[in-house]
Amino acid sequence: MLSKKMQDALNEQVRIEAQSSQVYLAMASWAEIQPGIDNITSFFYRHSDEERMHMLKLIKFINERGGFAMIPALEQPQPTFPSIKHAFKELLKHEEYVSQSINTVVDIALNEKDYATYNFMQWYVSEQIEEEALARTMNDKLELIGDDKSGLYLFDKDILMVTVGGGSAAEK
Ligand code: OFO
Repeated sequence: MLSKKMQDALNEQVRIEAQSSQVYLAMASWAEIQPGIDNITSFFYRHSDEERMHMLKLIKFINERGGFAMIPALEQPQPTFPSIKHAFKELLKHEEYVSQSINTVVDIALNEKDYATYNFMQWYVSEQIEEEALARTMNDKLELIGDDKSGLYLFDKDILMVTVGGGSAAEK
């Protein structure tokens, strides 16, 4: 059984994953109307789907452990970006914020000796290591490219190979 504090922290994480999904969905929609970046667009759509899976995985866990997962209200995400580079900078910033909130949940689980939640959250801890590393690599590449249009063309080709989160969270 989850404590009230643990349940609240997990529900806050549900909100953050849902908000992340919205943030990347907004990036996807914005990218979709920019010319010539179809693969970047589908990367954002995939990322948004992935975050929704992270949210669902948490909802199921909370309810299975005798708690109640609250479906939260969400904020309007940033709808447009000055450039692709800006969008990816925001993505990295957002992932760093998600990692911090995951650490908070893990801290509470440890303090409460809730090892089931602690164990469950390890999946998120490793997922965040991957996602942050990926976001950093992309930012580095975009930095190198600068304003070079052919570089952006190659970046868009490259991103096709990128797997966000390595598959569906439901399978893990
Ligand atoms: Fe990328 O955030 Fe979920 O965990």
